[in-house]
Amino acid sequence: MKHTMSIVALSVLPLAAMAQTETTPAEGAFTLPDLPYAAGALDPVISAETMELHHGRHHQSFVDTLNDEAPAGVSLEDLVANAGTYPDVIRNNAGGHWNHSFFWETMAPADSVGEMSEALSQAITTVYGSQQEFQTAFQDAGAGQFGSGWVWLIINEQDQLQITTTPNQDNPLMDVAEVQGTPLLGNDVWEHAYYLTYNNRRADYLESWWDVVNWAEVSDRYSAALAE
Ligand code: MN3
Repeated sequence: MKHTMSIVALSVLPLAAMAQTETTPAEGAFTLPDLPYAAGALDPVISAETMELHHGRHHQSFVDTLNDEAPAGVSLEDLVANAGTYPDVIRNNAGGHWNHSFFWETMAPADSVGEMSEALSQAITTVYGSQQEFQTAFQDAGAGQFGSGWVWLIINEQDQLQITTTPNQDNPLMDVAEVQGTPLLGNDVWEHAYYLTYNNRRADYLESWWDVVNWAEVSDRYSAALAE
């Protein structure tokens, strides 16, 4: 009975606390940001189990590797912008840290996702015809990314909205990106982002994901990018 109780207690510990009992995180310039909501707050779109593994294990691993491998005194933004000049371990882990930090902030619990600004709403309608057509195009791009990667809505170098994808942990801020721009919205289409809930049905995950997109945050990014 006591043994059962201890297992139950362990299962509700925050993952960060569990990780600390296993290994002492490396001291370094880069740190894992806290999630801006509870791990289960995006359920059923993203389960607590997926979120705990994704944030507490996958993202932590990018941070730890970066602390081991990155040159001292170089910011994450510089590592990302000049990814092509560094070894792949830097490109992959700097991208992983940047992308996931951005991703957590892109989402919110379904009852607090905020409103899309009029300016962003109009821009989406102008480029894609309607919000629904934009979402379909974004989902199709994400579903069509072969293997692991990300699907993005960016402001491109002509100050226009564009949907693009990147392989692995690349992103549109990188010098190596085929299409460069400022990310407004990004979804992770690595299997670890959805497999526990959706199995191989990536398209279902992409469709469900809209329920937890934080439009207030995305709208703020849009106005900030245009002001640059
Ligand atoms: Mn991921």
